[in-house]
Amino acid sequence: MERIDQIKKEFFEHASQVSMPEQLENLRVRFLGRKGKVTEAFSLIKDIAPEIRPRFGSGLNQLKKELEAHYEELKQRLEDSAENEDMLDVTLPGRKTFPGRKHPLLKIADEIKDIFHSFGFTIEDGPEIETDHYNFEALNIPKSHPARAMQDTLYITEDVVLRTHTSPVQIRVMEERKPPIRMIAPGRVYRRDTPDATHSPFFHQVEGLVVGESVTFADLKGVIQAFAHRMFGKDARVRFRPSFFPFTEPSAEYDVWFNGRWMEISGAGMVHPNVFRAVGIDPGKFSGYAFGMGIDRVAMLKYDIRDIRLFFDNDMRFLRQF
Ligand code: FA5
Repeated sequence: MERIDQIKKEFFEHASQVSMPEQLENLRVRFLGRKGKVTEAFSLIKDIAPEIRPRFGSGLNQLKKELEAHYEELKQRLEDSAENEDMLDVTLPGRKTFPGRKHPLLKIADEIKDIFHSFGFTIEDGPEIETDHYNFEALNIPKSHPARAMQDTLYITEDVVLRTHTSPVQIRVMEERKPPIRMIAPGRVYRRDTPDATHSPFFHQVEGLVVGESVTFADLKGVIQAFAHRMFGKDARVRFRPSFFPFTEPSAEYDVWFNGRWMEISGAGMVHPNVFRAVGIDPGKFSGYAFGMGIDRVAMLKYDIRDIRLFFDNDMRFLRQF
């Protein structure tokens, strides 16, 4: 009977050390296996005095049951903890996700679209990779014209360029649609400009075009004034200066005053008769105005940003402010 107690004590001592499946298997072999201590003890029965044999036998049976039960329990515990390893540890600190947000230029472009949409303008789109014809020729800028040098760009082939302005969308729309036309076309444009505080080699414009019977320069001024008030508030002021574009006559540039400073925003003018002729619109019957506004410049003025390059640096400290 002492032997039984001893086996039991040894078993539980070993069992308390078990933390891996191999250790558990060792435990089983050592105590419950074919040559294990329990089996060994059973073989003692035949040498034991017949009077105490039944007590020893039933003691051994009880021992075997108890050890087997404990073995099963340990096995279950190990299996459970193996499963837990694949599960989420809810005590770890969480991973923070940063919700995305609109780039400030996209926000301004959306505001511009909303404002002109509310004025009854449609919103059009055109390719960023343009033909020489749409970017220059159809806009009354022939090959030898000095205005080409001012808008020097990247040529893909002799006839295919990265567009230097959004004005080619005017031509594409007028080719497809009869007047009255009232549209804007926002998008990205490219020029071989050296970067500085107000110039980037890629930037964004929104083209505007209105064609109808008896459209005047006064209409242009009124719409731009109304736009400036909606975008910057009632204190904003607009000033037009004479300028030159081959595709408008007369031509102008306009600046907006806001937050204590003037900023050149846009070129504009009355659509040149040659442009109308190139798309088959009768300049004797129809007139129109057009403008090409720098979206980046509008954003700089509105948010009081002094360097255009900040928009393209991808610095989260800057971008998170909007
Ligand atoms: C044009 O691009 C004409 N297509 C505008 C136009 C349209 C005139 C329709 C008449 C009728 P300009 O090169 O001036 O014009 O550019 C227009 C505006 O784009 C500028 O006023 C300025 O706001 C912006 N801009 C021009 N170059 C850059 C640049 N490198 N970086 C950022 N903004 C620029």
